[in-house]
Amino acid sequence: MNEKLSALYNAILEGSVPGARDGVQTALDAGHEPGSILTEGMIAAMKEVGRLFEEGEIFVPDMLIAARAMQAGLSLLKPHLVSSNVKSAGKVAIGTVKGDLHDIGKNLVALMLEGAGFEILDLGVDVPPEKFVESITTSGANIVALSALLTTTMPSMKTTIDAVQQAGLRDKVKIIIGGAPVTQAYADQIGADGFSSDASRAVSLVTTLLK
Ligand code: B1M
Repeated sequence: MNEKLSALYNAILEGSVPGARDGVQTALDAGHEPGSILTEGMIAAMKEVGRLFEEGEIFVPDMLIAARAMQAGLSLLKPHLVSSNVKSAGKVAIGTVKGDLHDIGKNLVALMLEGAGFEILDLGVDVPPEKFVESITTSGANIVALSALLTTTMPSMKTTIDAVQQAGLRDKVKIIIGGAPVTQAYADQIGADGFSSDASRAVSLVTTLLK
């Protein structure tokens, strides 16, 4: 890995907020593309955090500290990822499903969609099905985007889709799902309209679904 990006990678791994900010700024100053700073420097570091946690080498507080550094770096990178002056292309209600507190991936998807001109209603984390349903009636969202990072919370995606169906709103919205453990097969199984493995693919998915 490039030296500038590896400093950023290490800062996130160590959970250093100033290090992550400096790392992003240094990489930008060195002319790195925002997309590669995100993927190679930052997302790669979070993947390693996950691996170390799985191996029992680090624990939940360490993951939390790394996530804080990641968020700090992201806030600095955000203006460079989002292009301005794009007209509204639709409204997306996005949230992490009930029982799940992971929000970095969900925030990235929201950020990329915003950059592509979509209006975003961010419902946050641990969002119950009723709140997604309410967002359709009150905000007029035409896309509902569900994120889950835990295998144990994936069933909340199905519960949410069922709740939208029961509220008689299923034909008013397209529902997309994503998150590390989620697959296209799971999307097909629970009746979602689409699945995306990452934030930039989520933009093309939503664009296609709204055509
Ligand atoms: Co958690 N955690 N965590 N964690 N955590 C994972 C997910 C885990 C894989 C780690 C591991 O064991 N290797 C594991 C899940 C195992 C499983 O379910 N099979 C795990 C666990 C077990 C847990 C706890 C249960 C730990 C415990 O308490 N014992 C606990 C659960 C809490 C809860 O949610 N109820 C927990 C807690 C936490 C923290 C709070 C400490 C922290 C989250 C902080 C935060 O989000 N603000 C945390 C973290 C940081 C992680 C890892 C290390 C990193 C997640 C991350 O931010 N990745 C994670 C390991 C891993 O993923 N490898 C792990 C970076 C992010 C950019 O990627 O979120 O995948 P990701 O998003 C991507 C794509 O997935 C996609 O686009 C994004 C960008 O490309 N995407 C979508 C995401 N949502 C999408 C929606 C879309 C489309 C695409 O459309 C709607």
